[in-house]
Amino acid sequence: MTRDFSNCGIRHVPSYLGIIMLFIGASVSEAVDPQPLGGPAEQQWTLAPAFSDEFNGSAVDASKWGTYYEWPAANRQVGGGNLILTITRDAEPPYAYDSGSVKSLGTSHYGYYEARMKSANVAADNAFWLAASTVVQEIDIVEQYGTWNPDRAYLTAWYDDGTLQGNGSWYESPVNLTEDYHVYGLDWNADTIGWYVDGVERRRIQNTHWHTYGAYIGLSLIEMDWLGAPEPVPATMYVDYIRIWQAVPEPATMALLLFGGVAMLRRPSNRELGGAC
Ligand SMILES: [Ca+2]
Repeated sequence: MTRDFSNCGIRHVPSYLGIIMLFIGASVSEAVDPQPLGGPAEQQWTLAPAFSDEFNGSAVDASKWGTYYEWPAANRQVGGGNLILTITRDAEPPYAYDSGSVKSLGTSHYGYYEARMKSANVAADNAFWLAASTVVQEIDIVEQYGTWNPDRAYLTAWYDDGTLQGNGSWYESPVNLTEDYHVYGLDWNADTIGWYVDGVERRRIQNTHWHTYGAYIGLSLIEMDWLGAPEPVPATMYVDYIRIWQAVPEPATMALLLFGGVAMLRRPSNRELGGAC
């Protein structure tokens, strides 16, 4: 009996096509994905698009962002390549002002967080921060209080052990941080938490409390009673982008992952399936 082997070669193509596409995809991804301005030099990162936003559209991406509090949607806009958060006067008591914020719909975890932003030129809290989804824990990647200490970026992590505890400090910049965009970054891993301003590490602490939860990502411009009136209004904070990366595993771990990936992608041959090819 004559057997037809004409399709045997073709049947193997999909097995390796997936692998080839994997590597093509990886190289294209490496070519176009931005890398952090800061972070440990030896660490490699891969962008997490689900949590990143260039804010280059014409509206806040409702698939990624909600808001803190019940502030008007007009106080959080996207335009001119920026997220635009605004403090406006509130005509209805009891509050004198409305503020602006976005809060991620999903929660993230360890990784590198970066935003390029320009503070509002008033006394108000310009913040880029992470808040735990299940417990009282918070990492302030930056709080910059506008014209109240305009050269300081406050870098704090909070937790609650019965009372609220803050592990905080600040970076004293040689320039007024309200006058231009600056890049604020955070390296959050299982061992340490490192804060970066304009790509340079400014503070690092042991990670003693910030492990076991997903974190909502927040960007906000909020008036604070203790800062005084945020005048003149409207006052605006601009965010050019927010980018989140996950750490690429060490080479040994990567080899294991890649081997596992190939094993899953590789379709069994006909011989392995009991055929003749
Ligand atoms: Ca942008």
